[in-house]
Amino acid sequence: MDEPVVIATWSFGAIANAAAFPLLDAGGSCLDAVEAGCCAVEADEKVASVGRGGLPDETGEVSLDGCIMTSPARRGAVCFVRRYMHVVSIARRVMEKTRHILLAGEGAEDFAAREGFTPTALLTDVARAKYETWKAAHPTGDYVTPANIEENHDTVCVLARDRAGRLAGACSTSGLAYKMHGRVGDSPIIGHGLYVHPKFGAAAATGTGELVMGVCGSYAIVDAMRRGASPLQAIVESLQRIRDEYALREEHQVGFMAMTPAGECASGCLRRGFTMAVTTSAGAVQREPDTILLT
Ligand code: SD4
Repeated sequence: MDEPVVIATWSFGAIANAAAFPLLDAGGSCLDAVEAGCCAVEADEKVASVGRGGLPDETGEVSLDGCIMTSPARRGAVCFVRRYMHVVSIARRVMEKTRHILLAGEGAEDFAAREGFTPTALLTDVARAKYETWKAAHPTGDYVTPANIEENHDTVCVLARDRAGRLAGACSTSGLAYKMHGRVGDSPIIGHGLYVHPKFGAAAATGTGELVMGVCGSYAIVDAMRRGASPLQAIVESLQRIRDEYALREEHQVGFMAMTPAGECASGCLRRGFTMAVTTSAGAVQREPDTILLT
C-alpha cells in the first residue's frame, strides 16, 4: 500500500490537513480528502481569505472562487460565487455532473441551488468592520494599489496522495481583499491556481493571482515535472518566470507547492512568509519553503 500524504498552503493548511488526513489514512480517496480539507477552512470564520469570513471586494461584497482536479479530463471550478460557502464542493459537482469545467456567478449559484447546497451569508461582522476601515481610507476605491500584503496571501490549496497512489488537488479563496467587483484570480482557473496530472504530479499556487496567471504557474510546474524536473526545480522555474516577466512590487507574493505521484513534495515562494502544512503518518508539521527567490 502507498503512503498517504497531504499538503496545504499557509498555517491554516493545518486545519485542512487535520480534516483530510484521517480520510486518507483510512484508505479513502484523495478527492474526498482535498474536498474535506477545503471545506474545513471554508467553514472557519477566523480565516479572513477563504469561505465565510473572507474579506470582501471594493463594494463590500464577498465573492468566492474554487476548483478541484484529478486529471486533465476530471476537473471542475466555480468563480464569483456570492451566496454559497463550499465552493470546492460545488466545483466537484460541476466536474461530476456537467459537461463543463467552470461556472461563474449567478449560473454557479443556480447550479448550487439545484444541487441542494444551502445558501450562506458570507460577510461576517469582523470582515465588515475591516472593510469599513479600508473604505474610509479609500473612498473612491483603488484599482491600482494592492491591499496590505498581510491581507492578501491566503488561498487554501490542498494536494493529496491516497493509499491507491492517486493524486488530487483543490483550491478555495475569497481572492484578493478589496479587489474590483467581478475580479477573478488564478485559484479557480485550471492550470493557473491548480493543475494535477496523475502521471506527472500536482501543483498549486497562492498569492497575487495576476502574477501566477501571466505564466500559467501551476501548469508550468507540472509540465516541468513531466520533462523530468524535481518538484523544487519546477517551482524555481515558475518563480523565476514571474520574476523575469513582471516589475515586482513589495506587496507581491506568490507561493507554490508541488507533489510527485510518489508523494515527494516541495514548496517555494517569492518572499519570506509562506509556509506549507504537511501531514503524513509520521505526523503533522508546518514546513518552511524549500526556496525563497527574493531574499
Ligand atoms: C487570488 N491567488 O485570488 C488568490 C489569492 C490568494 O493567497 O492566493 N491569496 O489572486
